Amino acid sequence: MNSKDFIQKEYTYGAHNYKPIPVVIAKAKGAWVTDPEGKKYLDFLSAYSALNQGHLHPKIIRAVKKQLKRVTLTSRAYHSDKLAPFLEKLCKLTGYDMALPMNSGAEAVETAIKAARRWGYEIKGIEDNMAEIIVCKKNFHGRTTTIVGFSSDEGSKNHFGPYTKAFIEIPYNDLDALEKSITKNTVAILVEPIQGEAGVIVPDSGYLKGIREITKKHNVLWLDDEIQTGFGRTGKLFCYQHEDVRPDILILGKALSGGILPVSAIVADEKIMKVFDPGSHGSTFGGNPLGCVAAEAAIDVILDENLAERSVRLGDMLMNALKKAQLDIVEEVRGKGLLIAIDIKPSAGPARLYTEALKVNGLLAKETKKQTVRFAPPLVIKEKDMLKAIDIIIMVLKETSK
Ligand code: IF1
Repeated sequence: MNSKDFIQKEYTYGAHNYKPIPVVIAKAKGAWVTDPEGKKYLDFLSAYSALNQGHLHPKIIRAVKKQLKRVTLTSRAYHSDKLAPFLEKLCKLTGYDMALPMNSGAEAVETAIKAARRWGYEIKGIEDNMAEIIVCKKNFHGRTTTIVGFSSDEGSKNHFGPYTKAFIEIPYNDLDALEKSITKNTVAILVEPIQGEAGVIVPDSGYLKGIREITKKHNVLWLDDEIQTGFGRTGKLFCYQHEDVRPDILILGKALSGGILPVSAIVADEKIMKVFDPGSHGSTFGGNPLGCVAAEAAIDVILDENLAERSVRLGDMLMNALKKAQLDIVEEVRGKGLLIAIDIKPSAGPARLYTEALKVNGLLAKETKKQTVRFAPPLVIKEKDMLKAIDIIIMVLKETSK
C-alpha cells in the first residue's frame, strides 16, 4: 500500500475526528520522519511536544527493550520493582514530595481536579459539592467530558453536554479577573503557563508570580498544566521556572515518556497528595513497569543532553531568523524556547495553506486556529537541520503567498 491507500483506508475505517496533514509516517529517527515512499521530512510538531527527546531515542528504546523481557504490566493491585524508582526520580527532579502516575494528559488533569476538590472539602473545609475551579478562556487541557465542558472551543465541546458545573472562566493573563473571581468555595485555578492550542499565547512576565501571590493570599491551589510546556520545551525544565515561583500541583504528560508510550502524572507535596486514600483513584495501566522505565530514561535524556538549554539556543536561532526575514505575510512571531508560533495575515490565506506547502517541501508543522502555524521540533534537533528547516520555512512563506 502507498500513502494514498493508507489515507483512504483510514478515512473509511476510522472516525473522522481529525483532519491530518496528508502525510503518512512509517519510520522515524531523531527529528526526521519518513513516509512509505521513502520521502523524508523534518518533524516540527514532535507529536505536540511529546517527542522532546526525538523519535526512537536510543537510551529510551534500550530501557524499554530490556523491560520487555521482564514484565510490562502488573496493575496497582501489586507492587512492581519499577514504580518506586520512577516515583523517586520524578519527585527528586521536580522537588515535590509525591507523584501519582496516570496515562494520558487528560487523566492527569482530571487527577489534579480531583485532588483540588478533595483538598477543598477535607482540608480547606468548604461545603461538600460546592468546590469551584477557575479556568482560563481558550484553555486546552484535554478531551474528557469534564474537561471539554470548560473549554471555550466549540469544536471540542459542542453537543457533548451536559457539562460539569462549577468551572469559572476568566480571561487569560488577567490577574485582576483572577482575584475578583475567587469566592469562599474556590479550591483552585487550573492554567497553562503558555496556552498551546490557543496559538502559543505567552502571558506577560509576572503573570505566574501574580497567580502565586493571589492564590496564596486566598488559600487557593495553583494547578500548573505543563503537559505541553514541560521537560525543556520552553527553555527551562518546566515553564513556571521562568519566574521565581512554585505551583501546588504540577501536571505532566507527553514528553514524560519521550513519546514511547503514554505516561502522565501529577506531583505535589504530601499535604495535598494525602487526600488520596486507597480506592479513591487509579488506573489499570497507570504506573505500569514499561511506562516507568521509559519515563525514567526519558527524564535522564532531558538532563544528560541539557535539552532545556538546547531549547533556548535553537529556539533563539529559529525566532531570530523568522523575525529577521521580515516576511510580509507574517503578522506576529512569538514563543519561548522551541515552542514558537507565527500568525499569518488573513489576507495571505489560512495557516493550513502554509502547513501543506511546508509538507510538500519536507517539513511537517501543524496549524492551530485558523491563522497560526506552530513550530515545535524535537529538542534534540541538530543545528544543521535547524538551519535547513529555517531555509525551508522562509522559502515557503515567501513563495506560497505569491
Ligand atoms: C489532540 C492542542 C497541543 C495539552 C495540555 C492537557 C492535554 C494537552 C496543555 C491533554 C494535549 C494535545 C492533544 C492533541 C492536540 C494537542 C494540542 F493542539 F490541542 F492544543 F498539544 F497543542 N494539557 N494536547 O496540550 O493531553 O490527554 O492528549 O495526553 O489531538 O487532542 P492528552
